[in-house]
Order: sequence, then structure tokens, then C-alpha cells
Amino acid sequence: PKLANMVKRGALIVLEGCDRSGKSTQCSNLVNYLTACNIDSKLLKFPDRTTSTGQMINSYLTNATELNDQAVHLLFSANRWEAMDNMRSMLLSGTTLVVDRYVYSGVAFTAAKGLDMNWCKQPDVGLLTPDLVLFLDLPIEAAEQRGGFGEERYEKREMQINVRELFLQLQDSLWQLIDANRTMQEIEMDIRQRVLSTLDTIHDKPLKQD
Ligand code: T5A
Ligand code: NA
Repeated sequence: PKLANMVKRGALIVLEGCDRSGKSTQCSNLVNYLTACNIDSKLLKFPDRTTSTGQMINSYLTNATELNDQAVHLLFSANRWEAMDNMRSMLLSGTTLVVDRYVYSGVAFTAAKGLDMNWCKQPDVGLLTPDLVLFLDLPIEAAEQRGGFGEERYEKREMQINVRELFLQLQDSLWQLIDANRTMQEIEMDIRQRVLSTLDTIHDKPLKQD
């Protein structure tokens, strides 16, 4: 192999799941672990509430403003699109990205409001394809035992039941289901193992967009 091609790209690892399934906890533990292993990695989160689209999304989620369902769906997608150039260059320069929610959340939450699933998928077509999607699955009853929902717009039982069903319909070949109804440490060990084996297998796989 030519030396110029020797920089091993990073992996695009996505954590998805039901609310309170522990995504944020596990994403940050994973990045700490990878960093301790000397694996260059970075944590990203969608929605990224810091950008201008993210501020509009935040204002909608916190019920400060109203937005048409289609419009807010497109904002969530735009919030991912605006991160793509930066994500691509980080991945190509060898950084593994650990992403807290991605297109699956985008589709599941809007479709749960009754919008057509195929319509929901279109704005995200062409985004970078993950190398691995870890879906943290937690039964609604277990999620409810993790304390009451906050004040945000989608944090209601009916909505959460619909979202989980839609998530499960979105399963594809990239998915691995993680039983999230275990201790944080058990889940963390499980995730580490799966991520390390993915890192071992991406050598010659090009970064994909679909
Ligand atoms: N959304 C998002 C869309 O509609 N479209 C989109 O395109 C996108 C990207 C905000 C909302 O936006 C929607 C989905 C959401 O409704 P968000 O900011 O990611 O999305 O939502 P958050 O409120 O940050 O995330 P969650 O509520 O889903 O929580 P997490 O990250 O799954 O869970 P976490 O780690 O914060 O843990 C929750 C609690 O459980 C405990 C934790 O300590 C914490 O208290 N916990 C455990 N307890 C027992 N056992 C374990 N194993 C535990 N793991 C964590
Ligand atoms: Na979270």
C-alpha cells in the first residue's frame, strides 16, 4: 500500500434509543474509554443546540415556540447536514466519532406524529452512513422507573410508545440491539466490545453516503 493512503479513517458510531435509555451516559463513557486507549475520538450530539438551527429546535422542544411539523423535521435534518463537512474531514483524518442520536431519531420522532415515514426519510438521504448503530432498547415501563419526564415536548408516554415501535421498524443491517435494562457498567462493557470489533473491521471500507 502507498504511504499516502496509510491514515486509517475513524469510525462513525451512532447510539440511538428510547428516551432515558442511557445514550448520553454511554456516549460520554465510550469516548473517555477510547481516549484512554489512545484512540482518537470525539463526541457529537444531535440535535446540536448550539448552532442557529439548533437554537430554533431547542426553542421548539422547550415549548417556547410553535413550528409546523414538516418545518421542524427539516430543521432537525439541516442540523445534521450543516455538521457533515466537518464530520467527513474528522473521520478521514482518523478521528472516530461517537454520535448521540442521528437520522433514526429524526425519522422515528416525526413519523410518530403521523407523518409519512418515506417522506420523513428523504431530507437525510445523502448523509454519511454509520459504521455501527447501537440501539439501546429499554421497555417503556423500565424507562418510567428512571424518574419522571422533563418538560420537553416529546416526553409523553403515548409519544414514547409510538417512537419505540417506529425505531424498531427502522432496524437495518448496521444495527445491533443493546439491552439497556441492565446496570450502566454492564452496558458499557458490552458497548466497548462491539465498538472495538467495528474499529478492527473498517480498514478498507470507504466512508459511505446514501
Ligand atoms: N429528536 C432528535 C427529533 O425529534 N428529531 C431528531 O432528528 C433528533 C436528533 C431531544 C429530543 O429531540 C428529538 C428526540 C428528543 O425528544 P436529546 O437532546 O437527545 O433529544 O434528548 P435527551 O433528553 O438528552 O436524551 P434522553 O432523555 O433520551 O436521555 P438519554 O441520553 O438516553 O439518557 P441519559 O444517559 O441522559 O440517562 C437518563 C437517566 O437515566 C440514568 C441516568 O443517570 C439519567 O438519570 N441512567 C440509568 N439508570 C439506571 N440504569 C442505567 N443503565 C442507566 N443509564 C442511565
Ligand atoms: Na440524552
